[in-house]
Amino acid sequence: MEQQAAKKRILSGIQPTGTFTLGNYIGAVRNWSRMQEEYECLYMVANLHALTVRQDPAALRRQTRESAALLLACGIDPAKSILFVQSQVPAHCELSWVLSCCTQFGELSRMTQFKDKSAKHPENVNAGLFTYPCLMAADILIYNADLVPVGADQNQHLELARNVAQRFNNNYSPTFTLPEGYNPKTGARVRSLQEPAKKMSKSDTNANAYILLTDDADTVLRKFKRAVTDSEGAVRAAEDKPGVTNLMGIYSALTGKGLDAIEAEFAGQGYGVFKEAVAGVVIDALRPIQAEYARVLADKEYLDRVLAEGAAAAGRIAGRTLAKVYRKVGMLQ
Ligand code: AQP
Repeated sequence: MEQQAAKKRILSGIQPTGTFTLGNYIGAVRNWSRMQEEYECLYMVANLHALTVRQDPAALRRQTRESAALLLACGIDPAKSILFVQSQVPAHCELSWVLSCCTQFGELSRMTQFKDKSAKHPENVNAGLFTYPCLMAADILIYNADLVPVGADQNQHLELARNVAQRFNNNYSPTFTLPEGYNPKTGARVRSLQEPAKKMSKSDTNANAYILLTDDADTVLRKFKRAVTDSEGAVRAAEDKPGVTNLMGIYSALTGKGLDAIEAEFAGQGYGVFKEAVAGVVIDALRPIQAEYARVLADKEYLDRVLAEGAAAAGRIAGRTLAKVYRKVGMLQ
């Protein structure tokens, strides 16, 4: 797909570190499918980024395909967007090297995610974890993406990508578009059902903390019934009620109802009734996704074809940018 003058280009990615959670869906993937009409979208399964944490190779391969299938099931349409697996477009790594030579050690040292993740995995503080923002900059800049939907935790990396792009443009000549962060209108941060101070995360060791997009109805209901709330017994959003507020956020995201309306709807009713209602709307939202996911996964030929075509389309754009960059920095053609 060539860049259309009227449409801005968006790049976003998701790591195949497990099955997507309800947080990934509400906070990211659901918005991705909505953005397809308005923007020229590239969506990537970020399997190279997943390597910063040690992965089981067979599981990573399986999860990469499953992630792509889930994206299709969530409404990413290969006729409208480019869907691809990061490692299948090798130019990302090549540009990442060039960009890492334009990035200062001090800049990378300031990245809070590096500090957080190295504290979380002290046994594996690898160089990839440190240079991750250079690969992320390459992911974005290689497509000259105008917009990048990012959560608050990625803002610092996006800022770095902009700085590196600007530096390259100044040192050589204008080459890269400076990407802007994009915050979709909806996309609340979904929190852990067990520790609402934390975000819901697919790599949480406690399976009750998250809802997976593949969880069956009984599992969804069970997990919501076990969700941590408080002793007040009133469905009301408040800072000191993070568990209930999180459940209200989920209910709101899936029904479109405001928090006040939800409070009124469940006035005088206990958490039991409310939790069952939240589980109900989640089960309803997941049902069509799960049916489509099963269909796509069963059609290996279709999935492989979509990914091959996606990699080819992404590779054409990426190859042009890389050729330009190599020429500017003095590589032999
Ligand atoms: N709980 C969440 N609420 C809202 N949005 C979320 N995202 C992730 N968790 C939530 C958004 O999903 C997109 C893809 O995320 P990712 O898989 O690349 O990595 P992540 O942000 O680190 O997500 P996880 O689930 O927590 O993965 P692991 O456990 O592997 O670290 C991003 O846009 C993210 O903001």
